[in-house]
Amino acid sequence: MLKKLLMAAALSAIAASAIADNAARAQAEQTIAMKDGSTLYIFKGGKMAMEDKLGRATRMEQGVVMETKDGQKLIMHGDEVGRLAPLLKQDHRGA
Ligand SMILES: [Cu+2]
Repeated sequence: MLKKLLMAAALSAIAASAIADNAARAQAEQTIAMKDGSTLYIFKGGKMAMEDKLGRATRMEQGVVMETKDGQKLIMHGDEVGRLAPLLKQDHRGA
């Protein structure tokens, strides 16, 4: 019985974190998983921002070649860290 309750708690925690990710993802046209565990956000107009694997908005030089999780190469365009940071802060509030 206790095991079942713990399981339910774990599942609802997962669901909550999926929902909590929405503010940043809703603002982006597209998000792409990167090979190093970070996430690339592409905003309308093609400007990009990076979220590191710990969920923090991170700086990245424009023009740097990055590799996606599935092995594609992308070139960093823009560095919208100031745009992504408050969205991520909103998403991770209380976490
Ligand atoms: Cu990048």
